Amino acid sequence: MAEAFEPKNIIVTGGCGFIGSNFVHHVVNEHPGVHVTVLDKLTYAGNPENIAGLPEDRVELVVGDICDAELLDRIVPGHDAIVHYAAESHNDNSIANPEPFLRTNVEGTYCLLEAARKYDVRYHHISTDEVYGDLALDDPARFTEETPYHPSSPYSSTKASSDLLVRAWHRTFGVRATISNCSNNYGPYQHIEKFIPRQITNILEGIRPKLYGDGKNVRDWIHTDDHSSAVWTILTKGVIGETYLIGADGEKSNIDVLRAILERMGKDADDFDWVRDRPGHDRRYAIDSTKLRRELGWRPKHTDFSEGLDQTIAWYTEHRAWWEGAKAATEAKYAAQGQ
Ligand code: NAD
Ligand code: TDX
Repeated sequence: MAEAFEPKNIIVTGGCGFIGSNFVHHVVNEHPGVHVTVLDKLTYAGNPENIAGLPEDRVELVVGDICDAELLDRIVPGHDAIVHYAAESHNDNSIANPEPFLRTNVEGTYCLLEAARKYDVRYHHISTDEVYGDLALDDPARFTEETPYHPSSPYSSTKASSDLLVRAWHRTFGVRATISNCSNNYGPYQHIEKFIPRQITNILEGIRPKLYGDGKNVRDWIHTDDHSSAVWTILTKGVIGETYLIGADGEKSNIDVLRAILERMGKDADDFDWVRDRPGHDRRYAIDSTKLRRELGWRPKHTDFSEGLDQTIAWYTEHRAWWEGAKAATEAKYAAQGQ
């Protein structure tokens, strides 16, 4: 384990999105003495409500684009770390229009790496298990840090590209960087375009849930609180130049997840529609997080998926105002794609 790094003043990009805002809450609650500057463009996926109410002396929101090098010149000096969450994050959107993914995920990461190099700031890069492509349903293997990159979608190929930039900037320019690749997150504040919140809010609105393809695709679910604790662990204890996989042994097929939601929300197991499959749809993701657990001592706390799902259903039920405004447009977009 490396000597512990004790950041005092960090930039969190994408801190008004689903996972980034969870990390901001985590830092404010668990690490007194750390100030967070959130840099977020507030795209359709960013909502300042996600960090509303946090103490003003702990969290500052700067609304801006990670591709704006002049803005980075103004805000990066004086910070001791950048934790980079900002991204275009939805696979289906990347199939409909890849352009913003190239710009934010690749060019945006380049701009942040250049700023980290210029001002000698520690950099942690948030990535995804999707960079490794997919596994067959009957393959006993899981992804490890040694698995070759093999991305399938415009989204995952831009995330893979950004990871490669980080590795090059570390090796060539000595940027003090680490990378984490995490599996599918669930929990409150996730945009309703994503699988679990889409189905919960469909049921709440009287719309039938929609399942792609044959429903047998497997995702490896982790509660977003556990992702946040893992990122803090890597930021403070990780070895510079290393990659860590984050996962909580949560493999489940989409049809099993959907049926669990239907059951919990008082619906029949067949109260859903089969819809057109996603082009290039990855079959299965599975993370082996042994390195993170063994070398840095991290453990997930939310190991009961049913309990996490109950809490997530309760959150969307109690926070209609947070998602209602985006529902009609999100469903209209899917309907136009036959989904
Ligand atoms: P999200 O779409 O909910 O949030 C993205 C945030 O980034 C939003 O607040 C948005 O306004 C901001 N943003 C987008 N473009 C920007 C730009 N050019 N400049 C500044 N801010 C910008 O995403 P999420 O699901 O919270 O994912 C966060 C990160 O975690 C991403 O890097 C994603 O690849 C990664 N990740 C996500 C998952 C998952 O299951 N959702 C799993 C593994 C890794
Ligand atoms: O309505 C749906 N019906 C359906 O069957 C939707 C929205 C999805 N699905 C399927 C597709 C996937 O197999 O559910 C699974 C999960 O879909 P998403 O929520 O779109 O997630 P995924 O494509 O797996 O990617 C997510 O995890 C990895 C995040 O969106 C990425 O940002 C992260 O990198």
